[in-house]
Amino acid sequence: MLNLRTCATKLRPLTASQTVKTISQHRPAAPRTFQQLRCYSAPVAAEPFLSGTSSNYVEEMYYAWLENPKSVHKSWDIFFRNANAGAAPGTAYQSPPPLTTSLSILSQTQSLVQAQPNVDKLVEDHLAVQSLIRAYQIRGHHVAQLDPLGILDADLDSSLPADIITSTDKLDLAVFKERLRVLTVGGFYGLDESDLDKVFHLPTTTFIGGNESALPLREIIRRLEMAYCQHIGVEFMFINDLEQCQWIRQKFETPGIMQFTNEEKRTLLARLVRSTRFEEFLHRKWSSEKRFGLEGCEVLIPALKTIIDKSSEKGVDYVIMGMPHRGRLNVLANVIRKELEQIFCQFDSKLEAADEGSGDVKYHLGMYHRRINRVTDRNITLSLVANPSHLEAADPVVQGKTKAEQFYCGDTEGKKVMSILLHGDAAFAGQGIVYETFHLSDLPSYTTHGTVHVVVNNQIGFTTDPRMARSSPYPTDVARVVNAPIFHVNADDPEAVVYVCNVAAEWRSTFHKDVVVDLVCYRRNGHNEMDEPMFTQPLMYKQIRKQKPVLQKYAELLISQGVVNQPEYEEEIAKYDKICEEAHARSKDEKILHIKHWLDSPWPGFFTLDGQPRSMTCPSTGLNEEDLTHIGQVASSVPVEDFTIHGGLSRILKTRGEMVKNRTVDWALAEYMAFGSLLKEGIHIRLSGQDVERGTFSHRHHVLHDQNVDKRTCIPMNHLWPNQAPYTVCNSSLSEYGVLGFELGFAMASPNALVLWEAQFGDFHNTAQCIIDQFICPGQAKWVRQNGIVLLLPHGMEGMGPEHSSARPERFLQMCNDDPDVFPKLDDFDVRQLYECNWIVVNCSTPANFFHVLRRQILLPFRKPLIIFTPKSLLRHPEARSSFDDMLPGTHFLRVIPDSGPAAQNPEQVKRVLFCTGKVYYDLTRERKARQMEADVAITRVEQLSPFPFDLLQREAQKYPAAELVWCQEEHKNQGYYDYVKPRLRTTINRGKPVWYAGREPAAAPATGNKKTHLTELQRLLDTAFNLDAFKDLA
Ligand SMILES: Cc1ncc(C[n+]2csc(CCOP(=O)(O)OP(=O)(O)O)c2C)c(N)n1
Ligand SMILES: [Mg+2]
Repeated sequence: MLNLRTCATKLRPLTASQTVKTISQHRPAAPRTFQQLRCYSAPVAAEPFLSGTSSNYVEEMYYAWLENPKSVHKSWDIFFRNANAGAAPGTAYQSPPPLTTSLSILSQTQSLVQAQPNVDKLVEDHLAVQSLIRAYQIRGHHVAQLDPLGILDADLDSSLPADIITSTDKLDLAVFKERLRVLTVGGFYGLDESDLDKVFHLPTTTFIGGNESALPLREIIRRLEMAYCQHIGVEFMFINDLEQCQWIRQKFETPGIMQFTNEEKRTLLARLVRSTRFEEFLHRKWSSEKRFGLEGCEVLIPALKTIIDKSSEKGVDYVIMGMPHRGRLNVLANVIRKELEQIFCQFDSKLEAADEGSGDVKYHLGMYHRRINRVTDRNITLSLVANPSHLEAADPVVQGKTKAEQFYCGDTEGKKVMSILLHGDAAFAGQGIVYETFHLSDLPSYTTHGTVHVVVNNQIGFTTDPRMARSSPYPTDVARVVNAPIFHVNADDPEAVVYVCNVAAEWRSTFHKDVVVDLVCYRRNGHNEMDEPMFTQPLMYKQIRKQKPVLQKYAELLISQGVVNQPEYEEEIAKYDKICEEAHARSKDEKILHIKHWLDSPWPGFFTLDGQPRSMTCPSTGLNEEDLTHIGQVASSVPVEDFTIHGGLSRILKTRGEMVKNRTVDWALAEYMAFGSLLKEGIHIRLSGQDVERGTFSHRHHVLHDQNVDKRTCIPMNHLWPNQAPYTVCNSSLSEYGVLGFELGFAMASPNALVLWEAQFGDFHNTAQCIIDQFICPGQAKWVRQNGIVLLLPHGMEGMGPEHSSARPERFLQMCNDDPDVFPKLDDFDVRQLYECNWIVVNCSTPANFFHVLRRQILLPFRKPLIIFTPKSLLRHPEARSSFDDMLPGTHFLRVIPDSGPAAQNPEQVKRVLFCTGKVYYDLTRERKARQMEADVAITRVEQLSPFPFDLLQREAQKYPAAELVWCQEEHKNQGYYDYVKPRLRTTINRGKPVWYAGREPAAAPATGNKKTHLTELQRLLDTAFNLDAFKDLA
C-alpha cells in the first residue's frame, strides 16, 4: 500500500486555475510538530500511476474533491467517483474529454458514473461527516457539561446546535435516531442510522483518529463527544490561524491525551486539600468575618499552581498576578505562599498598624515572594498586585508592571516574565476595562506576550443572575476580539481543570498570546460569608446545598481507583490542619501589622533597609551648558544618514537650532532637555498616550518619519549619548483607563524610570478616573507603595469649547492631603513637604520650570505622582521661552515665581497682588502693561499648587503690606484652583485679610462654546483683576 503524506494546508476547494506548481508552493516546508503522520489508505492509493511526488498532488486533489467534488477538474471528479465506488486499479481513470468535446465521449463518461449508483451517496456522506466534525469543533462547547450544578449550562444561549448529535448517553440508539431524524428533516447531513457502522476517512483538520485515518461513524461521533462535549468546552474556531487551530485540536482531540499519572493525581488531591481546608480553617476561627472565600471553586488553587508549574517548566521565572476579592487570601496562602501567620494576624482587630497611611482591608493587599518551585526545582518570583475594590481596575496595572519587568530584564519575547489575571464572571463581562486591556495585548509597546486569564465563573455576581448581567452567551466572549482561545471547564472535574490549565500555559509559551480558562463553578455561600443567598437565588442554592464539595468527590474517586487510600487522605488533611493551627498560634504573637510586608513591588536599594529615603535633600536640577547645547543640537537634527523628513518638520528643526544658538528653549525643547539629561544618567524614560510621538499639538516630533521609505523612523532622543538609557515613546490605543493603568503599573516596577502618560486633552483623563482615584491619589496611603508616574494634562481656556479646555484642576486639588487650615511646621518645605504629600500638582508658566520639575521627579530621594497641567497656546507663545541661564547648575524648580518688575522694587506702593497660575499670567502681564499698572499691581505665579507653598506665599503676601490679595484664574469660579487656594492663602496670612476673586462666574460647563463669549469673559476677568475698586464695596 502506498503511503501518502498528509499536509497541513487548509482544506479548501482547489480552483481550476491552480496548477500542481502552485499547490506545492502552498505546502508548508516541513510538517509541524503537532501533525499526525498518518498512513493513508484512500481507494486511489492502489492506482498504478501513483508514485513519488504525484501522490502528494493526488492526495491534495482528493481532499479537495471530498470537500467539494466540483472544485476539481471533471476528469478527477470521475476518477475519484469511480475509485471510491470500487473500480479496480487501473480502471478508474478515464482520459479527459478533448477540448472539442464530442458528445459521444461525454455521454460515455457520464454513463460510467451513472453506472455507480452509490458514488453520489458516498461523496455526500463523506462531506456530511466532515461537516459533522467541524460542527463539533465549532459548537461542541454549547452542549458540553460545564455547570457542576447542572442548572445553567454556563452559556446563556439555550438553543441546542442543530448540526451536532448530542446523544449524551453515548449513542443511545433511540436518542440518536431521534436526533438524526431531526437533522435529516433539517436537511443537514442526510446520514442515516445505517451509516453508523460505515467507515469514513478523516480530514487532516481532526486528530480524533489518533493513528487511524478512517473510523466508523459511530466511533467518530463518540470521539467528538469525548473531545468537545464532556467537562471541557473549547471555543477556538474563530481563530483565523490554521496552525493555532490545529494545535488546539490536537490538544483536545487526540484519543487518551488527558491522562494523569497517579503521582499527578495525588499532587492534585493534596492541593485541593490545602485549598479546601484553608477556607474551612478561616471559617472555623472567624465565622463572622468577611473573607470572600473560595468555596465552590476550590479548584482555583490547583489551577493556578498548574499554570505556574507549567510556565516555570517552560522557562518563566517571574509571574505577576492580579485578582479580585474572591479567594484572594487562599491564593496568598497557597499559591504565593505568604506566611499563614501574616494572614491570620490580620483577622485580629487589636492589631496596630505600624505604617503611616490608611492601610487597606486584607483581601486587597498585594504581595511579592521569591521561592523555589517544588515541581520544577527552579526559582520563581510571584507578585500579586494590590488592588482596590473596583473590579478589573488592576488588569492594565498588572500588564504595565509585567511589561516593565520584561523590559528591565531584556525579556523581549515574554519568555521569563508573564502575567496571570483572575476575573469574576460578572465583572469580566461587565467592566469595559477588560476590553481595553485586551486591546493592549498585541500592541508592540504594550504587549506582555500573552496573559493567562482565569475566570472564577460562579454564575452569579453578588445577587445578580448572569441572564441579567450580560448579553453574550459566556462571560468570556470579550476575549474573542483578540482571537484568544477560551477553555470552559467544569470546576467539579479537577483533572479536566488541570489539563486545561496545562494547555493554557503551553499555549502562552508557544504562541505568546492571551488565553482564557473559564472555571465554571458555583459559590457555596453568599457574596460574602455574611450574606444570605436564598433571598435571591433560592433554587440555585437548594441545589448548592446538595452539592458534594469537590474535594470529597475527587478523594472518593481516587480512593475508588486505588490511587490513595482513606487513611492517606485523612493524613493529608490532618497535616495541613496542623500547619494552620500552628501558624494561628504564632499569629497571636504579632502585635503590629506591617503593611510593608505586603508590598507587591519592592525597590531594593532605593530606600534604606528600614524603608526610609536615603536623604531628605534634592540636588540642583540644573544642567551644564554643554549638555544643554548637545541635547538641543540633537533635537534639531536628523541623526541618521539618508533620511528624508517632511519639509515642514525641517523648518521646525531649524527653528529649534536657532533657539539653541540663542540659548533659549520653548516648551518642546525644555522637555527634550529634561528627558535627554535623565537618559544620560541612566534613567529610562517612557512617554505614552494618544499621539504622543508627534504630540497632539504637533510640537514634540520625537519620532521622525522618512518621507520616502515606509515605516522607516528615527528617534533622535536615542542618539544622544554612548551609554544612555533607552527612551520609549509610544502612541497608545485610544484608551485612557487602560493606558493610564498600564503606565502606572510600568512605573511601579522601578524607581529609576520616568514614566509619563499624556492625555490628548486634559479633560479626557476622566475616563481613567478610577486609576486616578483608586491608585494614583491614595496608592501610597493604602499600600505603602510609592509611584512616580507623571500625568501631562493639556489645560487652558482658549475658546475651544466646553471640551478640550479643562483638565479639571479642581478635582486633583480637592484630593490633596495637605490641611488648608494649618500652616505646616517644617524646616524644609522644598523636600519635606513633598515627602508628606500624596501627590504633587503643578502648573508651570515657563519652559525652564517644566524642565526642572521633570528632573526633580527623578532627583528626589522618594517617588510621588506628579500631575502637570500643560499648556497648549503657550507651546508657541513667543514669551513662553526660557533662557539656558534658568536651567544651569544651581538653578532649580521654582514653586512660586514672584514678581520681578517695578512692583517688586517698590512693594510698599503696591495696591494689589494678583496670585495666579499657568497661562493666565501672560494675559495678566499684557493687560497690566497696557494699563500701565506695573507699579500698582504685582503678579505672583504659583507654580506648584500642591503641596501648597505656604512658606513662599507668606513671604510674598508680607512683602506687599498695603496690597489687596486677589486670586485670579481664567477658569470658572467653582472650578480651577480657587476653592483650593483661598483657604490656604488665608492661612498663610493668618486670615488677616480677605482673598478676593477675579475670574469667570460659576458654571456647569468648563467653558463656553462661543468664541465671542469666551473673549468677553476673558476681558471681564481682566477688568476685575485690574479694577482697583472692584472689591471696595465688598470689603
Ligand atoms: C467596579 C465595581 N463595581 C461594583 C462593585 C461591587 N461588587 C463587588 S463584588 C461584585 C460582584 C462581582 O461578581 P463577579 O465578578 O461575578 O465575582 P464574584 O463575587 O462572583 O466572585 C460587585 C458588583 C465593585 N467592587 N467594583
Ligand atoms: Mg461571580
